[in-house]
Amino acid sequence: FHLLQALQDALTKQSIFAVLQPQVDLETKQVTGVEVLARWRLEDGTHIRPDQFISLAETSGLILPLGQQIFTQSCAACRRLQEAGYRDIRIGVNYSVIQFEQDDMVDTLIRSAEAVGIRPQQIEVEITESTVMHNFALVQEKLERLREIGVTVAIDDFGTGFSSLAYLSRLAVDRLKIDKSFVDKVTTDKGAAAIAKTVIQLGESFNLDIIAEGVETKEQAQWLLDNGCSSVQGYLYARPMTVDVLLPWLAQRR
Ligand code: G
Ligand code: G
Ligand code: G
Ligand code: MN
Ligand code: NA
Repeated sequence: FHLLQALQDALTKQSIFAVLQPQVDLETKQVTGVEVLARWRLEDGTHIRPDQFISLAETSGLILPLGQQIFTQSCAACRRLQEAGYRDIRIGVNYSVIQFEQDDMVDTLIRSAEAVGIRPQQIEVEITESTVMHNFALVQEKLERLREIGVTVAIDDFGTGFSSLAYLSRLAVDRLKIDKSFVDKVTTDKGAAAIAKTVIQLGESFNLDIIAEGVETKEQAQWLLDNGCSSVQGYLYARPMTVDVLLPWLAQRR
């Protein structure tokens, strides 16, 4: 079995698919967004984990066609949500540094969204701290363009990288995602709780929204709410699901 060959094949057949994980506001009880996550299932039914195939896609250059396929599916899913009456649910798409390095990244995003009939205001782009630090000037320029057209920008896995806090005030960023590794331990570990509190305070100081990811227990959710973070994502609320599964999930919450 040759993983790179199989990935190439999967892209040709367009068999990598998008699942969507709801993001919930604990105060309003509204679903405010969904994060898009790529899934790859082989013909024999086995799943290849994204950590495996995303890094392979990045080193091989296949992340560009993969990212394009996932983005197109994300827009199509967003369109279906819109048609079902969910007009305010944003779709959050993960972007690799390699995608950010493409000169036409923003134009491609605009064109792909337009082709499916969705507005940039319905899109959130997730980047990691390492993407920001990899090439600050380049990322800064792209983020400013994204903000101009109305795309929301989130920094993913926040707190796990070694980025300088100074950049936060200079970047067109809208929200920070508290990494799951801290959320896991907020009720049991003083260090994790201190980091989560610090991120929430950073949000207040820099006027950024904060979302916690990987929330699995009611205790974690209560801690987050008590400490000023009402936006959450995690298995406690929902697993990532296809849009076909998401639509009835949303309907039964109404
Ligand atoms: O569900 P989870 O195992 O989906 O995802 C694991 C990792 O893979 C996460 O860090 C996530 O950011 C990354 N990932 C999932 N889907 C995508 C995608 O479409 N593009 C990129 N660049 N990363 C993704
Ligand atoms: O892009 P990012 O690294 O943030 O991707 C989020 C990852 O976290 C994905 O792999 C997703 O499937 C996973 N995830 C989301 N919610 C939960 C959760 O509550 N528990 C666990 N174990 N994983 C989660
Ligand atoms: O394997 P995992 O738990 O990450 O699957 C996430 C979601 O993807 C589940 O809702 C599952 O029903 C769905 N799913 C699994 N395989 C396929 C597939 O081949 N095609 C589609 N469209 N959805 C799938
Ligand atoms: Mn993410
Ligand atoms: Na993350």
